[in-house]
Amino acid sequence: MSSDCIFCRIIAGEVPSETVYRDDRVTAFRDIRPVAPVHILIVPNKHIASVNEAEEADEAVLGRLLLTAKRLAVQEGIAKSGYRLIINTGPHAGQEVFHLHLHLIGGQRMRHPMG
Ligand code: DGP
Repeated sequence: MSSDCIFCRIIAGEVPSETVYRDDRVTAFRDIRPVAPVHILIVPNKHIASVNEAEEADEAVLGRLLLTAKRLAVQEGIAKSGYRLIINTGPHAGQEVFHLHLHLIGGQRMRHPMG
């Protein structure tokens, strides 16, 4: 836990959030600035600043992020209509919060291409 990390504080229950899922490795909560009807952030419970800081030992938690996205897509009713998964990493991607997070976005048709 990093006390100056907003997502660590959400995981610890110190900052309120609309949490939709939690297990021993990951927590998922609704994004405070949703860009679509469904916009959920899935984060490792352990502080990992970004994909750049992920290590071999984090393989299980990285896998859990994707499987949680799949589970939540079903729960939110967007598995069949489709959804987008995004992990912003570093300045060019506009990463704003330096605690690794997977955006699960859906509930509307999205524009292509990305970037
Ligand atoms: P990114 O650009 O990938 O680092 O996206 C960070 C996202 O985090 C952004 O969509 C807004 C969201 N966010 C920032 N602060 C909070 C917060 O305090 N609570 C929640 N629920 N979401 C937050």
